[in-house]
Amino acid sequence: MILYELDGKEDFRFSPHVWKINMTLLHKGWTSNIERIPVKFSDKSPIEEKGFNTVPVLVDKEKWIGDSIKIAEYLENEYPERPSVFGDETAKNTTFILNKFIDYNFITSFARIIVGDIYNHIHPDDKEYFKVTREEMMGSTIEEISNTSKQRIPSLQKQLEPFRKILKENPYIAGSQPMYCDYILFGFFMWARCSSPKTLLDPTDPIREWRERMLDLYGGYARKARGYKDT
Ligand SMILES: N[C@@H](CCC(=O)N[C@@H](CS)C(=O)NCC(=O)O)C(=O)O
Repeated sequence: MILYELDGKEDFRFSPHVWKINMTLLHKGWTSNIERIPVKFSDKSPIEEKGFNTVPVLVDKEKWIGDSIKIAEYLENEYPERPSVFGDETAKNTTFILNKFIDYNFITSFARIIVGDIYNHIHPDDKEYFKVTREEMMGSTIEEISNTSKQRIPSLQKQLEPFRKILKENPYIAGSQPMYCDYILFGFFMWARCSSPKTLLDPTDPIREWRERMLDLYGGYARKARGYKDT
């Protein structure tokens, strides 16, 4: 199995969507035999030749699959004997909705807090590409956004309230066990942890306690990744 992932500088692997797949692979019991090929923002030719424009991309049994949740769906269908990451069909459909909801709502609110930090952790070859594309996406310069980024943390915390309510009642978003819906939101926290020294959550926040549990999963795989300890 081959996983094309984002190449940050000095082993900072911050792509939120790749993190969703890292956790999915571990959930399904793959701890080895995965060849990881780093792709640069500025040179995506290894995946572009196959018609993809973003990572993660998975290659398995000569099949190429892009888009994180579609990769998870492929693994679910191709390896039904391994632990399910979605649950039954209804739970899977709900997870697809949640994936759209979380991506749509949280990419911008996390990005507006950490984009300057990501810029500092991006591969040097990618800086120009990142600056041009992200400034166009966000409608202002990275510097301007960074100037107000800390002030945006309370509004992110407020936006997370529905998850906080769920996590007051259950150890995981999915209930008693982590599932793909946990990996979606966790991917965003790994995006921050692997690029930003900013503290996003208060010490007593139930989301923080959940994040600690997530960091401990699978032998502390995510905790061991290069990043900032108190994001
Ligand atoms: N919907 C896609 C989004 C993937 C995505 O946006 N990946 C980013 C890295 S986190 C990327 O490859 N961006 C390439 C670019 O901006 O040129 C998924 O879930 O896999």
